[in-house]
Amino acid sequence: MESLFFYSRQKLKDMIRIAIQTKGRLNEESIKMLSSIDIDIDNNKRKFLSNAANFPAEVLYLRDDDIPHVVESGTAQLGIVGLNEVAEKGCNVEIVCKLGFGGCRISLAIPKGDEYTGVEYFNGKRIATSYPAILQKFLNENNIDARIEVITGSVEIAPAAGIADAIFDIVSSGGTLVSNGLKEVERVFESEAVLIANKDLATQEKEILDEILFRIESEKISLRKKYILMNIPSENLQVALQILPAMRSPTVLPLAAEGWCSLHSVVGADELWDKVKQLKAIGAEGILVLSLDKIIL
Ligand code: PRT
Ligand code: ZN
Repeated sequence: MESLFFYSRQKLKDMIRIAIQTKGRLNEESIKMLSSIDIDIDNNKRKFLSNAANFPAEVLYLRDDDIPHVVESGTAQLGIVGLNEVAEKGCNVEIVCKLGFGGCRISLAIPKGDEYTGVEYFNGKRIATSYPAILQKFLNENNIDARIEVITGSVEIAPAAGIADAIFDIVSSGGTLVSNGLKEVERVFESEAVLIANKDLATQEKEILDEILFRIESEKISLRKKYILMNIPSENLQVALQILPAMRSPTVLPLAAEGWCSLHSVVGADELWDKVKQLKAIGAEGILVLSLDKIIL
């Protein structure tokens, strides 16, 4: 960690440093997310620090546990990390936006043979976890007096090993709990990967963050939309325009074949099949549906 401080903030005014996980569950998705907004990092030649080829940013690779603090201190201006780590470390950073990957929850789980009567079950129990701060907050809010056993790895084996009566750990599919003879009884904290920012960004750093947010938003919108084009009998054009309201209005191009035109528009991905059905019913032919890379509003 100390070596980080060789990289002074001064050097970075016209560039932003983004801390991401070196390896682990969030690494690949973080690189993919940056690439989706055209910030390309060469993950193969990964070093401690990598420059983006086409954007004023560099990526700092760290363990996820260190990311909230490094962003709070300003050694990196931005970070991509699980919300669970931010909450556990209690760091004073801005949670800029959710990123839609790394979804999981932190739950209380007990041996599957035990009867669960409610949260009072945990009074006097020993609970193993790597998230003592989030757990303690939950216990306090529910007036539960339990003992927290802090374990950094393989929390799920603690009850069988006799180290604890219950666990408080990350759950995704629930498979790990089942294979360790445990059952989930309280979902305490919902998490996903988030973009975090230092609370004291310089003006140029804020401008770069705004550009990143603008691109993330364009990307999010494009994922929810499809580009659709088709040939339509000109006599049914007005009906087709009712079916397909576009961002401003659909594009209509004449076709060489008389009595036909080509109609281009953008529709919500969730309503695509309903629209296709309606358009076919009024004689649309040669319907093409394309994914969109970006939508800039
Ligand atoms: O080395 P480093 O410290 O950087 O990584 P790490 O080992 O601490 O974390 P890592 O890579 O395992 O997870 C990084 C982040 O991914 C977590 O902080 C969460 O925000 C998120 N995440 C999403 C998960 C999971 N899903 C997940 N399933 N983190 C861990 N798990 C583990 C969990 O600990 C348990 O052992 O997967 C198991 C449960 O999974 P299911 O599917 O069997 O329920
Ligand atoms: Zn970690």
